[in-house]
Amino acid sequence: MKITKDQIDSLNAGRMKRHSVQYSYCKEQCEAAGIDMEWVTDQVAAFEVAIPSWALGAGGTRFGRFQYGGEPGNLYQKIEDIGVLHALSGSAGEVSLHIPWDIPEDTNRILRHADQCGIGFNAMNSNTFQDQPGQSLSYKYGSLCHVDAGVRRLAVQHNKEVIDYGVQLGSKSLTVWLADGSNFPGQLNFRRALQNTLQSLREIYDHLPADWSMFIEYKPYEPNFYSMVIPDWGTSHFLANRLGEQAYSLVDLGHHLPNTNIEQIVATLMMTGKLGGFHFNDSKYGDDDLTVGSIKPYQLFLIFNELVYGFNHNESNNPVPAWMIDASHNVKDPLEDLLQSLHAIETAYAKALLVDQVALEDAQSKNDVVAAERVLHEAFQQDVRPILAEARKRRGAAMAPVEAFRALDVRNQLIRERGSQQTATGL
Ligand code: PSV
Ligand code: MN
Repeated sequence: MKITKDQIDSLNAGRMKRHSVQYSYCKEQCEAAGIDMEWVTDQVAAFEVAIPSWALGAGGTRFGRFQYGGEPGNLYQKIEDIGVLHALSGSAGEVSLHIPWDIPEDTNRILRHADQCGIGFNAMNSNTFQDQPGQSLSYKYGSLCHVDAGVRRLAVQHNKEVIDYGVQLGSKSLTVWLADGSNFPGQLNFRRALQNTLQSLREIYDHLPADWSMFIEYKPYEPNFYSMVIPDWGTSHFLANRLGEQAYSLVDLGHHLPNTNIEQIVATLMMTGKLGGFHFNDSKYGDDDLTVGSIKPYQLFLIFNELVYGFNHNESNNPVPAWMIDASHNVKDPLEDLLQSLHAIETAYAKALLVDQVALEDAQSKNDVVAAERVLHEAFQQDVRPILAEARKRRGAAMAPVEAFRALDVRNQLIRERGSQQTATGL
């Protein structure tokens, strides 16, 4: 399915009168506070977030999975779905591929198809957390950390192959998430496991083309519940530092213990030039993979406040992180859920751009705690919906993406095209 420019334009036309009034009012308010609204709108319009190839179908828990009609049955259809998201939002122009869930068998054909859908290729993701049919050795007791050099070799080789696929597609980065760890005390020698992991990562790193980056995810628990080999940002940072300039840490919002101060982690990683990737989602209890901003929108704003500060004070040349949504959709339509996530990300970003950095700095230098907090509240409480709608209009997308998705009856059309029985590969 393809959404046309005419469809978008006619939906937008119906919103223009009200939007002009709302945008002018917002602009007036911001400009009275010394903020250049046009600049903010342009920054939001330029912001894009990749969509993972595994998040386009119904997600499941370990207790079950409830199918959604019209799920994409192959990589071509997944790319089409991302094309729909991009046409509606203007901010989802790249796919992040997962191997082996989505092997691009005919890379030339995939490239042509992606190009027709207006989609490029973001970070490649490897998978050494599941055994594949016919696999000679098992990852049951780990992969890059494994006590058996043969298993480590297999996992290293897989990562190299993922890089090779990515090179053919024009991707520029590899994300490594390891499920390696232990379930019981005594099961694993912590030091040897970390040393093995570093050595294996080094072999993968040496296979990276010069213009590629490696992103190392961390996660405190699950699937192992006693120890994870890369449990936290410190371990990820240590590995990235040991590997070299092309290696970075990746922050996945769901990969923290409750109440962790993620914005502080973001600040530290950026300050050291090692924040390479970012996975957005939200959670109440653990790695819940909920819609971005659905539970802790203020935390998301504080994280963006650190990101914006990092962009403006970039002494260590931190690259623009590879942004991606890493969520799962158990009860919502996956495409609507992803549109909601994009909206939440843009909301937090726009609000962070409104923070009066000079006033904040001034309050901090005087230890005026109340004034500093008020600066943040001032930005957080601003209604930025007109800015988002204007940014979408400027990039030729729907000003109200979820409403447009429903008005165009996208899901039913996908069901008519694909039927109700297909199951998308993924989490
Ligand atoms: C598992 O928690 C996870 O969500 C990681 O964050 C990866 O990015 C993703 O799965 C797929 O490999
Ligand atoms: Mn992730």
